[in-house]
Amino acid sequence: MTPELSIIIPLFDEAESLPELHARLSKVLETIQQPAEMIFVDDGSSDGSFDTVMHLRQRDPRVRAIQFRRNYGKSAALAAGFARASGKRLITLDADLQDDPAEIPRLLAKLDEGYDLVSGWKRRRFDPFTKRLASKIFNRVTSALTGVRIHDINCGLKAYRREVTDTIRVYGQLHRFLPVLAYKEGFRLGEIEVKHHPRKYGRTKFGVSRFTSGFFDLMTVLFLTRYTRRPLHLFGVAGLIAFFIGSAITAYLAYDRIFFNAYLTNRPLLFLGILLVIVGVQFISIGLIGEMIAATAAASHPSQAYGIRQAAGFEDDPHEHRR
Ligand SMILES: Nc1nc2c(ncn2[C@@H]2O[C@H](COP(=O)(O)OP(=O)(O)O)[C@@H](O)[C@H]2O)c(=O)[nH]1
Ligand SMILES: [Mg+2]
Repeated sequence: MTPELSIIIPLFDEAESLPELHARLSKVLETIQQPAEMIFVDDGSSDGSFDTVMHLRQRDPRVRAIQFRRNYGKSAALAAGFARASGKRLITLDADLQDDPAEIPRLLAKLDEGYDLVSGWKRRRFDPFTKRLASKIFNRVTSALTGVRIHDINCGLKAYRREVTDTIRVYGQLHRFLPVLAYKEGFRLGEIEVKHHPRKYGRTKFGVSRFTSGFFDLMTVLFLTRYTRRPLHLFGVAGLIAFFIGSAITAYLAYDRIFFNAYLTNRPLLFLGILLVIVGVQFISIGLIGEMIAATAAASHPSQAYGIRQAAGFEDDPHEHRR
C-alpha cells in the first residue's frame, strides 16, 4: 500500500536516540490507522546511526533510509526526504527525542481544519537560557520583517500538505525559515503548542554559528521572497537616491568652479559626490543584471510564477478535487 502519511526524520549522530524514537513513533502510528512511512535521512553521521536505521528497517518495512555521502546540513536532508516522500501529508520531526511524536495526531487534526502547514510551538522549552533568548529574538525579528505570525518559526516538528513540500525549495540553511517560504507562496499557516523535552542522549549540533548564519539567512529570505522576481525594485531605488544626491553635489561644485572660479582641491564634498554617482550607477546596473537573470529564470520555469490553490471547470485539472 502506498503510504498516506510520511514522517521525515533528519538526523546527524543520533544513534542512541533512534530505537526509542522508532518505538514511540510506532505506538503513535497505531492510533492513526493510516499507511505510513518513516524516512530517516542520515546526513553523514559517524556514530553508526545509519546501521541503527537499517537494523530498524529489518524489523519494520515502514522504515526507509537515506544516507548522504557526507554532512550536507539539515535543509538538504529535509529536501531529500520531501522529494522521496509518497504521502499526501508529511510530518517532520527531530531525531533527538526533544520533539514528542505523541503530538502528531493533533498536528494532523489542525492540518485538516484547512491549513497547509502547521508548525509546533515549543512554548515551554527545555534548552539552555542563551539558546532560548537567541531563539526569542530570532522569532520576533523574523516575524516582524516577514509578516509571518508564528511564535516558533524553526520548530523541528511540523505538518505539511504535499503541495507545500512540492512547491518550496529548501537548501543552504533555509530550513529555519520554512514557514516564511510557505507563507510567501500563499499557503495557510497554523500553529499549535507542543510538548518539548530535554535532550536525553548526544549533544546539540548547532553552536554559536546559528547566530551569524541566522542573520545572513534572514537577509537571503527577505531578498528571495520579496525581490527575486523584481530585483531592480530593490537596487534601483537605492541606486537612484545615490545617483541624484551625487549629481546634485557635483552640479553644485561645477557651478561654483565655473562661475565663481572656486578651487575644488580642498573640497572633500567632491569625493562624496563622485562616490555617490558611481555607487548609484553600480546599483542600477546590478538591478538590471538581476532583472535579466529573473527573466531568464522565469522563461525556464514559467510555472513558478504563481501557485493555484483551487480551480473549477477545467477537465483533468489536478487542483480541482484537492480538498
Ligand atoms: N540532516 C541533518 N540533521 C541535523 C544536522 N544537525 C542537526 N540535525 C538534526 O536536527 C535535529 C535538531 O538538532 P539539534 O542538534 O537537536 O538542534 P537543537 O534542538 O536546536 O539544539 C536533530 O534531529 C538533529 O539530529 C545536520 O547537519 N544534518
Ligand atoms: Mg534538539
